[in-house]
Amino acid sequence: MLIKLPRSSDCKASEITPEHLYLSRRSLLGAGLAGIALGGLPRLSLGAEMSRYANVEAGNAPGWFSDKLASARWQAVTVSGEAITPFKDATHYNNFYEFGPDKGDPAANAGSLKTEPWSLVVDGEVAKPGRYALEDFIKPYQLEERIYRLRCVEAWSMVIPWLGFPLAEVLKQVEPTSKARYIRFETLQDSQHMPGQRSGFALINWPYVEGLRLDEAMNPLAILAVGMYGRELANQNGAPLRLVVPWKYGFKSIKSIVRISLVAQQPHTTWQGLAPEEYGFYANVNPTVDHPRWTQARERRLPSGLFSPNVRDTLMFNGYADEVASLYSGLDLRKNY
Ligand SMILES: Nc1nc2c(c(=O)[nH]1)N[C@H]1C(S)=C(S)[C@@H](COP(=O)(O)O)O[C@H]1N2
Ligand SMILES: [Mo]
Repeated sequence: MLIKLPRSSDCKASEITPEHLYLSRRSLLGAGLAGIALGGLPRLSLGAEMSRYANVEAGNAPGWFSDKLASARWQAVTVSGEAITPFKDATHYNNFYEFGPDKGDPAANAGSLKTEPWSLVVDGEVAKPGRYALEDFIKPYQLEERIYRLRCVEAWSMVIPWLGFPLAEVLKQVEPTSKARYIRFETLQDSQHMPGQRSGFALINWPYVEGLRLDEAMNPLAILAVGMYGRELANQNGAPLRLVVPWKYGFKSIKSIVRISLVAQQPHTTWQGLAPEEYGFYANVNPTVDHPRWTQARERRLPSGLFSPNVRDTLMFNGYADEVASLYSGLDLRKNY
């Protein structure tokens, strides 16, 4: 596949043109590309735009994704001085217990997940509840590339370029009522296509559930992602829609979401249910609060091997303290782990 890594010398249009002009120009370009695609050229004509990273396996993007990609804002947030994890590692070392407990299981088994059509329910304490086809739900939002660290509670980490949009924009659309204090997310339950829900890791009370405080959900770093590495999400990474909250342990970033509810009470989350002493509701990355069974002071940055373990210090809030620390002022992070 064609490779185009972004270079710092690549002057981004966004840096030299006022935002509204840049956006409208990009959407014009996008319309042009869509026109060409409709004119009978295969979807491959978008290939140049989709292959910004090395060795990215071509996906099978739904039409709505290709249309959105044409107007994406690239590198809206980046991590400086840290290499992006190879696509192969990000898609073959996964936690997605619906497809089995081992790191290779999601890549091996998630092909059975049917992501199209996909419907999503928004309900609870909102002025505008609804059930949406995914392509309709996505319509109001512009895709942004967010290159984020992902720190698993198991003390490994990656750097992944996501494509998504701020959760805050969704909240603006659905209008939480004054009673809404938390947001609750639910993953698909489908034991026919999710073998992990039939057997094996049966301790989990499916579906997988996660949640955030409303002010956390409003933080501009919290996104809903539909893509990665310039293409749509791989099934094993939570296609077609997942949460990404980069300052929290990876288990908060729930995959393959079918329901978003605004609620008054703190939701009961999957990992709290399994082991409340080990996994809290907040799950903020914190090198000074260890997991009961291992240290959280350091992490293995993937790819990591026996002879090059690639160990680094874990950063407070995973390196996003400037953006999120104020959310927790006055909160005892040792108790609220
Ligand atoms: N539905 C669901 N979401 C999930 C999980 C899961 O098992 N099921 N695992 C979580 C954990 S522990 C991590 S570390 C991240 C991993 O995301 P990645 O595989 O895209 O790197 O997904 C999170 N989201
Ligand atoms: Mo994790």
